[in-house]
Amino acid sequence: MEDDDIDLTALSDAELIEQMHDDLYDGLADEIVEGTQILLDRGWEPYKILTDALVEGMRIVGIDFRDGILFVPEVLLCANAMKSGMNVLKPLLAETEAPKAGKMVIGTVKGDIHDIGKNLVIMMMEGAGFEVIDIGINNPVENYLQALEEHKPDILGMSALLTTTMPYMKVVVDAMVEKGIRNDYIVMVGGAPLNEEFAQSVGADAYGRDAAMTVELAKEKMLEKGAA
Ligand code: B1M
Repeated sequence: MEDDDIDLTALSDAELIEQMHDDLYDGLADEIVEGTQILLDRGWEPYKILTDALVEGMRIVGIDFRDGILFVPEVLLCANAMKSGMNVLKPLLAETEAPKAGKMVIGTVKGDIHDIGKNLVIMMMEGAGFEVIDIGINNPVENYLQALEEHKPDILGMSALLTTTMPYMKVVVDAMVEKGIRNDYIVMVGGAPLNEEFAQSVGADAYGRDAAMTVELAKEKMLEKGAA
């Protein structure tokens, strides 16, 4: 440990959370992993660490990115640090005894390379017993259609973080309608710039405001599907 290094174990929970926000901002992946592990050792629930330390840290990053204080290379480092913390939590969030709750194909739409939120949704869905096929980022409509045909999921999930890419969700839904397969799937959409009204306008069945809400809605929609 160098002289100016902070001993994370010596911090109170509140101080550690604040320090983790700073470390995420500075893109310090090792420190984020260490902080995440300390909180786990102190008995924190994985989901609380995810929301209070990591997601909140990324929210702060987003403000300075918007305001031109942080730039893409720096935010990439923040994203990398966030992913390192998520990797520690992933096996814990995915621990479940539940039988398979359903199957989902999910991907970020064409033109969009944001994947942290999508990956979080995947972790939470898997934790709730869903089988999830991740088709990654920047997906043209053909990728979605091919994945539906290949994996025959119950749910199609789409993520978009840009106001310029979110309209592409309608391109995918329209293609499903055209192929006569729209009603074979539950279509769920999510991403920071979306809202309920937008989801309805593109013809989706549900809007997942966040990962936890997405899991709840997915379960609800699976029940409705079963009943139908
Ligand atoms: Co980008 N970026 N970015 N970015 N980026 C935003 C989205 C932005 C809001 C920043 C800002 O200005 N404040 C802004 C969009 C503005 C707009 O469209 N109105 C923006 C911009 C402009 C850009 C570029 C254009 C910048 C540039 O190049 N000049 C560029 C575009 C690249 C592209 O995609 N073509 C760009 C690039 C990048 C990085 C590569 C540097 C990096 C992405 C790294 C990565 O993902 N691997 C990045 C990041 C990290 C962000 C911010 C800071 C953080 C996003 C994030 O990970 N949030 C973001 C600002 C912000 O959102 N506050 C920003 C944390 C994550 C947990 O939340 O993704 O919202 P979120 O996911 C939530 C819910 O939305 C929901 O559940 C998740 C978990 O709770 N959800 C779903 C998400 N997807 C779902 C799918 C579902 C259900 C729920 O399916 C059913």
